[in-house]
Amino acid sequence: MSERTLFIIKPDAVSRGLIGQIIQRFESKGFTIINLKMLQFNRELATKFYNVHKEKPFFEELVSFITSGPAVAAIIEGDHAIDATRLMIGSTRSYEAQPGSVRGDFGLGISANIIHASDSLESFKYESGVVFS
Ligand code: FUP
Repeated sequence: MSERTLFIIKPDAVSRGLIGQIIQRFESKGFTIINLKMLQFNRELATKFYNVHKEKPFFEELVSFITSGPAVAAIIEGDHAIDATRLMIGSTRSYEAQPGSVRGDFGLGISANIIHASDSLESFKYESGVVFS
């Protein structure tokens, strides 16, 4: 079943020059890129995007990190895009993420964990609306 999802290459990965390598993984996997843009989160956009985490103890750290530099947002399409992409990005804590996953191969951090991807159709709709509107 073809569906769409959103991923965001976070500021740590952008500053380390990993945009191309990360996008290539999704293209090689078979996804079609539907939309792609570089953006700079400000506090307002970050707060909207991470609305679900606003009561969490790590919220300030999360906002401070995502606003620390440019990010790249992509909407991709393909079979089981949401679940397949979550598998490809790996566990939240990069140091625990499976080798072969994006976080497992490129990162060590928790807030600074290279990439974000929508975890459900509902979050895809919300997050893509925030980032691409
Ligand atoms: P994920 O869906 O894997 O990106 O992870 P979560 O939705 O659980 O967390 C959202 C973001 O909050 C992650 F990118 C990392 C960050 N986070 C922290 O900074 N500290 C924590 O203890 C947990 C998550």
